[in-house]
Amino acid sequence: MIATEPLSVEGIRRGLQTSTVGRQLYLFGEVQSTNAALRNLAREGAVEGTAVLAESQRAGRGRLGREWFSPSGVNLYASVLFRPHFAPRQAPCFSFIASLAAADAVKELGPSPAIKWPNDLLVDRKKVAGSLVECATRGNEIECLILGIGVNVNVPLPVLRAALGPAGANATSLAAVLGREVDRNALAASYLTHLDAWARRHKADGPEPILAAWRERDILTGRRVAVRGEGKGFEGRAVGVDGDGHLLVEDPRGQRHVVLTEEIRILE
Ligand code: BT5
Repeated sequence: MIATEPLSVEGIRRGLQTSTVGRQLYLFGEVQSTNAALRNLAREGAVEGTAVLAESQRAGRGRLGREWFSPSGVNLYASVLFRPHFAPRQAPCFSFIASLAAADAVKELGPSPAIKWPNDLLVDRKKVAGSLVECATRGNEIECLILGIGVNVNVPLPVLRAALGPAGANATSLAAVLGREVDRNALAASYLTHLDAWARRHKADGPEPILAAWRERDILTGRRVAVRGEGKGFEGRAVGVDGDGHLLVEDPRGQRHVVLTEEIRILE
């Protein structure tokens, strides 16, 4: 694999314009998972805004126990710690914040990304990034919330496709879309800066402006979709997200289903 310009704390800090996110910034060569590394730091009392980045992950995590392919030296793997004061059911909104921040950062490079519920960032209908929100709770309170993002930045497409198998056909990288290598330090700084802004917005005004911005970029609403989860799958039409960020899908009999974690495939 061709390694690109290495990540550096100095390089990231140069572009950082944040009040909270990244006030503590850790950069590792290799970790199991940046989310897991940050969880350990959170247990030791890390402050809100602490960020962990790594050049590679041995066990990058997707949702529902899936893997996130995390080759070394070419992509972005970043996790940020929040200590919000709201109930766990509001946590999905934070994965929207990550998607919006990543979308803003990508947009600065040129392409206009779309978001596919709940956490996929798409360019040209292919996945360039995914986010993972993980919470530790105490009673009905969130003790800490860890927001991870993985972005395919400069990974060569053949490498991505070989690693992902059939799913590789639905994945791409920013370099492949733009036809040039992307500066990962600048991208990391831009992502963290936008994340800070969206998180501040959430703190000040609650979930509504986040959901409104997210809806503008959402590609599922109005589309026919197949829902596949633990139970029996079904087909229907996506009609939007509710106030907690859950997807609403109407089946052919007009019954609305609240979709929490299931897999969604666009049918048309
Ligand atoms: C996600 O899961 O999209 C969340 C990915 C979050 C990764 C970040 S990296 C930093 C932080 N630390 C972690 O350990 N994780 C976070 P999900 O929607 O479940 O998508 C996973 C599925 O996407 C897999 O089953 C594959 O099919 C596909 N996939 C895996 N690696 C990929 C990649 N690099 N690019 C595109 N698709 C990928």
